[in-house]
Amino acid sequence: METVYLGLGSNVGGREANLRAAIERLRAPDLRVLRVSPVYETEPLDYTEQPWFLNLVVEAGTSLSPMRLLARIAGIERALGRIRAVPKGPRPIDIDILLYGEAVMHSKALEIPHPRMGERRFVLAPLADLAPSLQHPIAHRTMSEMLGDAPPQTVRKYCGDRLRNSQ
Ligand code: GSY
Repeated sequence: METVYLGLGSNVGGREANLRAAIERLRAPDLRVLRVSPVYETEPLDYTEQPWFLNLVVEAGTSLSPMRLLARIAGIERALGRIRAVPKGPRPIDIDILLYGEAVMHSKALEIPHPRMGERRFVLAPLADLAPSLQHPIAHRTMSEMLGDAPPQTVRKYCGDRLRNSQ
């Protein structure tokens, strides 16, 4: 089993319900959801003319390979209504693989660790809540240190416990 960290975001429709549905669909014998971070309401990055997101991070244990995990995630995104109409645009659910154990992988389809996680407070704030001392396998910085160095972005705690306690 590898420990993986997945970043989830939603900015269309019932955002909290979308996150909850995604967490439920992630649960499987080969993908054990271990912990769910608090939820943050976050200012959109990249494509800024879109609604604010709800973001959280899931810690899971998996026997899936990175590529099989990616395929599993793509199926869940499709099932929950994600269509890639505008690149980086609004979406009911987005699930990113942030970290997969200590793996480093650069393929066209998948990069691990997630290449932009260091610039994203919407990822680092919930990740540092779960695993403040976890080391990034390339930067060799902890999640807390990376959060401290990340560029400005408004992220505020939305609900600490509602989604976590549905475990
Ligand atoms: O890759 C994640 C999708 N995304 C987000 C997001 O989840 N949250 C915020 N705040 N901004 C974002 N921009 C993109 S693209």
